[in-house]
Amino acid sequence: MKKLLTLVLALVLVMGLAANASALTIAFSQIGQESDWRTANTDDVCAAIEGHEGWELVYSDGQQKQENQIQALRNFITQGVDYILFTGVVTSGWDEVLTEVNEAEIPLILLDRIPDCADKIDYVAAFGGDFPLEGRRQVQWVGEYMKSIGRDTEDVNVAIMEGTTGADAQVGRTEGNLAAMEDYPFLKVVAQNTGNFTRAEGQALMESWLKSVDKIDVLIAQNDDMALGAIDAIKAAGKVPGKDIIIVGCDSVKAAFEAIVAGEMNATIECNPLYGQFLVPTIEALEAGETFDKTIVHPDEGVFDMDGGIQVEGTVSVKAADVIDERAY
Ligand code: GYE
Repeated sequence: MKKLLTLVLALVLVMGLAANASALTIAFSQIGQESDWRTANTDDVCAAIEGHEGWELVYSDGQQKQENQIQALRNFITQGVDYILFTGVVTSGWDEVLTEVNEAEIPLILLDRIPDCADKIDYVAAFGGDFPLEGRRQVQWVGEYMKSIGRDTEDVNVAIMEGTTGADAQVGRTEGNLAAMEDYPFLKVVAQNTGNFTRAEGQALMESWLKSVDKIDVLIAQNDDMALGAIDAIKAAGKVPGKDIIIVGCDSVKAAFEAIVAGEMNATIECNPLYGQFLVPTIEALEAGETFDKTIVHPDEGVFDMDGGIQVEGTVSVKAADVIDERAY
């Protein structure tokens, strides 16, 4: 009897080990936790992997530091994970470590912020925002809105609050912001600086602008968190956000919808953080032997504002109040 029990226990142990050994380990090097967008992105990607039978997540938070991410990638190689999901905090400086990932023959999937060495390395799939388009849409929204209220006959002073310097999302949105400005000569850039994609730094930057810049009519914030921080600074200075200063954010997180519905923010350009829906079928397909080319897949994205009906490149804005209840993040 005892012998049988020992045998059964040993069998259970071996089966357990085998099951574990056959689990697919998917490692994710995330950049940090700077914004509501990032939280939604982390939660969605992690839940998609952890919720999949036979898949195991290895997660690393880089805390906004490139050196932490490089270390995490090297640890993933040492551990011999099956897949690496990678979002780089900045665009440059990844050539060496991503080449090491390639040499280790671990399939690499690029997410969100795409490194500038992407054309020199191998990756099996890539999903990211169309940041130049989002940046153009921010300015187009402002330009078209100003036209719609007859404010295109005077100079309109615009402050551009940029994201983390050197991040793909900052580089692309700034490029888009400045390119679209040329179509609206009445828009004048009077301030341009980084708020690092965080609420606290957005608030601090707006505070300092309100003291140093003569007149700001419009704030273009390259994410909603900075816009929300700026709203606090504007209120503290005795001005009315959404009226005295027109505010356009980016991401379309729930808190921005709430600010728009409350009349304190005017518009937000969507950037979709929910990549789990793409990742799961992609990894399943790769496991089944399919391959993809190096195209970077951009999710479809919209624009949300106070009243709807503003035409920007590729879409027309939707009234935030009409869809706020359906927002997933
Ligand atoms: O817009 C911002 C976040 O890379 C698209 O990073 C992402 C950006 C997003 O911190 O809120």
